[in-house]
Amino acid sequence: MNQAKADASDDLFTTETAGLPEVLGPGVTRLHDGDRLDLRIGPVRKNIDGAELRMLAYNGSIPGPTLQVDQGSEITVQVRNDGDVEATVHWHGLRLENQYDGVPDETQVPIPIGGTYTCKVRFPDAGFYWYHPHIREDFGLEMGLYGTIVVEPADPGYWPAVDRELTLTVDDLLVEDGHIAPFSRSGPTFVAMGRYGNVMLINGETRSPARRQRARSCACMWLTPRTRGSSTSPSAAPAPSWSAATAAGTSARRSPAR
Ligand SMILES: [Cu+2]
Repeated sequence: MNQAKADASDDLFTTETAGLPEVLGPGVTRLHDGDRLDLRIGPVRKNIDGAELRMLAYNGSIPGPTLQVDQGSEITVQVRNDGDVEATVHWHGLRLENQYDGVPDETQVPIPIGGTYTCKVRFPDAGFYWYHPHIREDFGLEMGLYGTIVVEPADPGYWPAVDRELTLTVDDLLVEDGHIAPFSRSGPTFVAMGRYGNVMLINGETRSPARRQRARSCACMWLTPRTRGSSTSPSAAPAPSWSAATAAGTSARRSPAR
């Protein structure tokens, strides 16, 4: 290997899976006012269609745990970063104290690998939110660092009545030669909010949970901004149709399914 190639591979995040725990299925964590959540970022091994992939997870699952909380409540979150890069957790769309919003070098010092950070997260507004890294989002989101927050409204009539609720997170992943296509350590690969993939994930799986469950209401979000039929997408994968979908950078919403 010549020196230029060696330097280029040194700059890539590892795709090694040896010794990693297997990913857990996503679950719901119910939290009440005053509760504490320990949220750990760490590498996991995940098999997708026969490929053993190194990914990153919140508390071992992809997506991370769905946090179900009450409107008006506040929790304490201790984040531990055992991931591959320094981290913050951004609480997307929540009106919380600015110092806890996870903006690196502006409102908090990045959490080093092996470090912890404690923040207070409050939920003044009902609705559907998410949490994710605010350092190397291109890498962290693709690796699996995303989770949903459902803030249950104080007013029980706030949302229309449904038989069952289903939380969906839709992502696309670029898998090449049995690995997630590598990312450079030295700076964002492709664009800050991600890249187009060739594997479509719904709640971390290539098969939709909606096909196994009847749901009259669901909410979901795209983690890579996508325009149907966009010529900028190298992926030929068709975009699934969902009852509600929003681009990254906006809060997801709920709407009745057709
Ligand atoms: Cu965000």
